[in-house]
Amino acid sequence: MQFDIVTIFPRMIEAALADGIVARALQRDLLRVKVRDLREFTDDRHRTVDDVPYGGGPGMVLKPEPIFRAVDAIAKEGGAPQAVVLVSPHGRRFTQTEAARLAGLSRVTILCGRYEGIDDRVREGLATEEVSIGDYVLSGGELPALVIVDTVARLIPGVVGDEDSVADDSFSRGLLDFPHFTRPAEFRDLKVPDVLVSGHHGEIRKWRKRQALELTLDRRPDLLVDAELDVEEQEILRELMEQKGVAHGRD
Ligand code: 9D3
Repeated sequence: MQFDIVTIFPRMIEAALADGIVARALQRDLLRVKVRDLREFTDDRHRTVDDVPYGGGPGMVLKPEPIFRAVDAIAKEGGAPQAVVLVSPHGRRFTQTEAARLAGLSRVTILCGRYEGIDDRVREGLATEEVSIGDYVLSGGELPALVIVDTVARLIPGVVGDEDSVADDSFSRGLLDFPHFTRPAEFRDLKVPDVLVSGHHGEIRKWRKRQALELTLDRRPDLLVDAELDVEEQEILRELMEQKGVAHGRD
């Protein structure tokens, strides 16, 4: 899979890709990320990427021509990208489900906006989809682009060392994770739960399920609507809801 990222801050992207799991995936060629400096696609002496808004108002708007030229260059190199994602506060929310969809593609282009906005013809005539990472105001699309690359990269076979940890991941199964501990068994009066120290693997598995379900019920009950629960988990959840006096369907 290859990502092409069009940005006016290429170093911001490159710095974030220099370390960690994604960096290792890039080194092992499990994933490619080509960062394209939007200024390379300008044709004036000052390498102008923005201009004043038609109709007036504050701030500057990213010009369409360099962005269209950048995507033309990407298409010329490797064929038309399967998705041209415009990251924007107006987009559909990026979720694990969206990440899984993008992970099934082999060439994805991401366009990062900056300033007050981006000429709307980019959305209308170039982007195939528009994605937001959440309801908060960022200064630009670079961090959202990195969020997308990181999330999608983890779904590519071999990128995460332990495939079981990807399958187990919170959100892929639709539950929050159980609590983790390592040695020492006691630290400043804080103890590791006895069951984990006991070595009873059956008991440990059940405790973890219970903890994950309880945490999800307390903090993110919305996730339980779509969670994929096995029979044992369904039984534990019923117990927990009973204990907590949560109303449910079969009362
Ligand atoms: C002053 C401009 N804003 C009015 C509130 C509009 C605006 C334009 C561009 C606000 C933020 C940005 C930059 N943000 C993104 O490009 C962005 C973003 C975000 O801010 N939050 C969540 N997801 C995303 S994806 C791209």
